[in-house]
Amino acid sequence: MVAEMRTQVGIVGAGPAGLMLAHLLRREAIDSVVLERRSRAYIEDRVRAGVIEQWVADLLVETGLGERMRREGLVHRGINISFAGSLHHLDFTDLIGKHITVYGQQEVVKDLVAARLDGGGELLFEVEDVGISDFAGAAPRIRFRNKGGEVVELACDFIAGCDGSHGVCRPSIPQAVLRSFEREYPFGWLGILAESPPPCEELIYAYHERGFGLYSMRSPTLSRLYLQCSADEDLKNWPDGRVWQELHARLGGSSRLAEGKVLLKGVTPMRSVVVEPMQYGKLFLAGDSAHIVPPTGAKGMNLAIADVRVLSRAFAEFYRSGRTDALDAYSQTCLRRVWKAQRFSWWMTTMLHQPADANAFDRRRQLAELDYLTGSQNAQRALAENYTGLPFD
Ligand code: FAS
Ligand code: PHB
Repeated sequence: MVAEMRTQVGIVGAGPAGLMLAHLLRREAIDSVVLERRSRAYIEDRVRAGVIEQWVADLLVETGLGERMRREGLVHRGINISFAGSLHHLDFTDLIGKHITVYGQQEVVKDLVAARLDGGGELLFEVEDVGISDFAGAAPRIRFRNKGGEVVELACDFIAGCDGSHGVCRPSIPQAVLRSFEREYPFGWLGILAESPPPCEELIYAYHERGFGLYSMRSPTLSRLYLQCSADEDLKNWPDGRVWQELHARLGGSSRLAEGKVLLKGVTPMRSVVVEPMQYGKLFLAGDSAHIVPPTGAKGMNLAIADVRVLSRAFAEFYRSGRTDALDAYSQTCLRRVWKAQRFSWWMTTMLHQPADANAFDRRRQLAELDYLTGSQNAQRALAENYTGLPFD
């Protein structure tokens, strides 16, 4: 026996892309169902991105989700870059009148989940065996097993594949249709979350001959710290003491880094991936299901939300007027921003990291890049407008 459901937009995945899409659609009175394979507790505890571009913070406020972010989020004027023993502050607010907000991705997810459930929207956790079909035709369907073990067929007008880099939606598109563009980086990030005050009020991106270090935070007493490591790093080689020692060393000079209890430790691989096109028939890919960026530019979550800002407006145009112009142009519209974010993330990553095969020339070139950046307001404005979020075309 297969149970039947019906909605306008079926959304696979309850990460920032899927949840924000559902939220924006509801504001347009467009019905959707969100299907998530993990539990609510799992997705709300998952520590990932930390930096929100200004337009995303504005969008959260404009759509009624900004109250806790305004209370708990940290508004930062800019970032610091440390190299050759000196610390250089880039003040985005002075440079271009914009800022960023440090507010963990899991906090955004919690706010979106609460809004979805309080608003009575369908959000099904712990679903299994999700499969999508007929999205090349006029009647797309999503088949899944719900938490109670019942097989369900969800009939929809459109499917949004917001199921991240290991989801089922992108692989459901015929291979001959998709083209994938990839770059693996020969290093990864070892990240910790620690009960310790951050060494500086704003983020520090540290270039050092021992490797890159990033000193971020989640609150004035909770630090989020990262070290460049090998792509296949074994955490067993990194007891807490060694992590702290390396973090001090890469901060250089008089490191003001306070140590504390390590709550989380993990390794994130670094890669750039874009699949084109981001749509096929009635299936639309958004967020990590379509693209992955190295976290150096703090673009991942912001790009996912940019995709669904475009997609929600395209769905609204269709249901309002029947026009499909925006839907037909979805992939082309998103990819312009995606590739600019890829370029910026690649630039930040290659400027600040030490690949194993770097030679003396490479290191001098990187130091010249950093010297130029910290000495030129024009170069800093270019970084600032990418980091705080490019304007929409
Ligand atoms: P997500 O991966 O967040 O969400 C996809 C959702 O779909 C998940 O909840 C998953 O459980 C669900 N799903 C998958 N398959 C499914 C199926 N078959 N059925 C139902 N549900 C399914 N970005 C930054 O900007 N800064 C960072 O520091 C940073 N650190 C990161 C660390 C890690 C370990 C990872 C993996 C990513 C990191 N990112 C970072 C990038 C990250 O923030 C993503 O860009 C962001 O989560 C993208 O959001 P979504 O596209 O919604 O995908
Ligand atoms: C984080 O706080 O997790 C963070 C900040 C900036 C980045 C990446 C991660 O570029």
